[in-house]
Amino acid sequence: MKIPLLLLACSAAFAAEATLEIKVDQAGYLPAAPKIAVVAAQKPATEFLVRRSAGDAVAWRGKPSASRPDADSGDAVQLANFSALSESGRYYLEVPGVGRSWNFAIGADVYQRAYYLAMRSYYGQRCGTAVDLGPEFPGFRHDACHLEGAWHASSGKTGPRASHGGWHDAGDYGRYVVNSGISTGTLLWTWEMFGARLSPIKLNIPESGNGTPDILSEIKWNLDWMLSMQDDDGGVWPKQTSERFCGFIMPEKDTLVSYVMGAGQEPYKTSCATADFAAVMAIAARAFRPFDRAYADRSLVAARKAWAWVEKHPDVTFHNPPGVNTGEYGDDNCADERLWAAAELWRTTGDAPYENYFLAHYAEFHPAATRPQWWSKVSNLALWTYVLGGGKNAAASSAIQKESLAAADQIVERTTANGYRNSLARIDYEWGSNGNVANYGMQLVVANAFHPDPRYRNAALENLHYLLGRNTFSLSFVTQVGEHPYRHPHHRPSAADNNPEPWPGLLSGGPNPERGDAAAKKLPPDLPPAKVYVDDEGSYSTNEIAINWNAPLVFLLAAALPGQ
Ligand code: 9MR
Ligand code: ZN
Repeated sequence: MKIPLLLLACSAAFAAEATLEIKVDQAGYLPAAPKIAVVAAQKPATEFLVRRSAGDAVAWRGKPSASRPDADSGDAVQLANFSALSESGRYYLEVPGVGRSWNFAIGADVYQRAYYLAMRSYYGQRCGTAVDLGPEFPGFRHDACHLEGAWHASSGKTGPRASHGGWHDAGDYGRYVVNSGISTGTLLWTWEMFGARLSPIKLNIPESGNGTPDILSEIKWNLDWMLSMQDDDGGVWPKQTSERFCGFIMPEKDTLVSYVMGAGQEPYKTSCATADFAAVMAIAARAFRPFDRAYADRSLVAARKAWAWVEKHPDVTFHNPPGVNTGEYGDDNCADERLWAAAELWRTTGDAPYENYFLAHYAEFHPAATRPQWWSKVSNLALWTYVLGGGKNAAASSAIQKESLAAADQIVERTTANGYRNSLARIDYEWGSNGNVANYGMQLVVANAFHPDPRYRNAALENLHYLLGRNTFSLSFVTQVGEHPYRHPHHRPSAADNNPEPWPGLLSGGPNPERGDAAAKKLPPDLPPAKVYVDDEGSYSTNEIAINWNAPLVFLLAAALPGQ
C-alpha cells in the first residue's frame, strides 16, 4: 500500500475533527435496538449530546453513566445511552469539553454496506482467477494466480497437479481445508438462516445474474476447491500451500510451488480435514438443491464418501512436514469434526446411521456452547444443527437447547458488565480475538433462534458495535467501513498493490496479548489484553485478516439486516 501525501493530509484533517475518546459504532445502530456509545475521557463527562450531522441540531441530550474502570482495556469508561432516539438519520455525539465522535447512522439498513463489503471480500480472496472489484474500487484487481500445483511428497503422490481455485486463507496465499471447513460452513449457515433476505443482494461478482443467489455462487468458488482436495478413496488432503510464505507481493507474482500436502504416510489424508469436508458438503447439498441439483448430488456423494473414510481412519492428524512452515491448522482431536459431519449428514439425509452416531456421541460435548466455535472446535455447530434440523430425540434436543441458552445467559451477563460491551472473557483475547467477538455474536443469534429473547439479540448487536468502532481504539476493525477504519492489514494484496486504501470488507484479527510478531512486541510492556493491537501490516498476530474471522462477521451482519 502506497500512501500519497495528499491522502495523509486529508485523513489527518479528518482525525482532528473527531476525538478517539468517544467511541461509536461507525456504521450505526438499528432504530429499535439499544444505542450505546462509550466515552473514555481524561476527566469524567457530565453531559452528552447527539447532533444531526447535517446542520448540527441537537436530537438528544443525556447524562453518561458514572465512570468505571474496564479491566480488559485499562480505560475508565462511561456509557452514553441514547436508545430512545429512533429517528433514522446521520448523527454524531458531542461531549462538551471532550469533543465530537465520528458520524454514524440510525436506520434499518445501516449494516447493508458492511454486509456487502464483508461478503464480497471473499471474491477478492479468490485464487486461480483474475479478480477485479470494478469501477467502485478502481485499481483493486489481481491477475490469475497459483494456476499450477504439484503433489508434495507428504501427499503420497508425485508430479504436477492442476490447481482448482478456492479462497486464499488470509493475508497469505495458502489454502487449508480445516479452516475452509468452519469458514464455508459458517457462510452456508448464513445462507440457511437468512437466505430470504440475502438472495436479492447482488455482490457484483462474475456469476451475478446467473440465477443462483450471489452468496451461494461465491461460496461455490471455495467448495469447488475443497472438492478437488478429495481423493478417490474419500479421504481429503488437508492443505495446498507453498513450503514457506512468499514475500509481500501480489498473488500472481508468487511463483513458489503450490503443493497439495498430506500426513506423510499411509493413509496420507487426514481425519479433521475429511470430517470438516463431509460436514460442509452435506450442508452444500441442502443449500444448492433448489438451484443446481447436479451439484447438490455431487456434494452429497462426496460427503458420504468422506464420512466413510473417517469411520475407517478417525485419528490421522496433520503436522507440517519437515521443511514446511506455512500455516498448520494442526488439530489432534477430530471427534468434534466427526460429530459435525454426522449431524449435517443426518440433517441433509435423515439417515439413521448418522443420527445414531450423533446420539451416541453428542453428550461428550456437554455442556454445549460454553466456548465460541473456532477453526479446531466445531462442536457448537454439530449440536446446534441437530436442533435447527428438527432433531426428534427429545433428550438430546432439549439438553442442547437448555445448555446453549444457559451459556447465552452467561454471555449476556458478561457483555453487559464489559466496559466496551463485547462478550469476550479474558481467555478470549487470543490470536483472532475479533473472530471470537463475531462468533459470540453468532452464538447469541442461534440462542435467539432457539428461544427468541431481546437480550440475546441485543447482546449480539453489542458485539457488532465493538467490531465497528466502539472499542478502545475508536477504530472500525473492518477495512473501508466507517469513517475511521484500520488501514494496514497484514494482507499481501493490500500491501503490494498501488491503492492507498486496503482491500475492503476485511475484519482484522484484533487484540492478541501473545505478541506473536515484531510489531506487537514493540508495543509498550504491561498493556491490558484489549490494547495489544497495532494497525501495522507486519503484525500478523494482531492485524491479519482471515476467512474464518470474516465468516461469523458476515453471519452477524446478515442477522442484523432488514427482512425475513
Ligand atoms: O488462526 C490461527 C491461530 O489460531 C493460530 O494461533 C495461528 C498460529 O498458528 O495461526 C492462525 O492461522 C493462520 C494460519 O496458520 C495461516 N494463515 C493465516 C492464519 C491467520 O493468522
Ligand atoms: Zn492464488
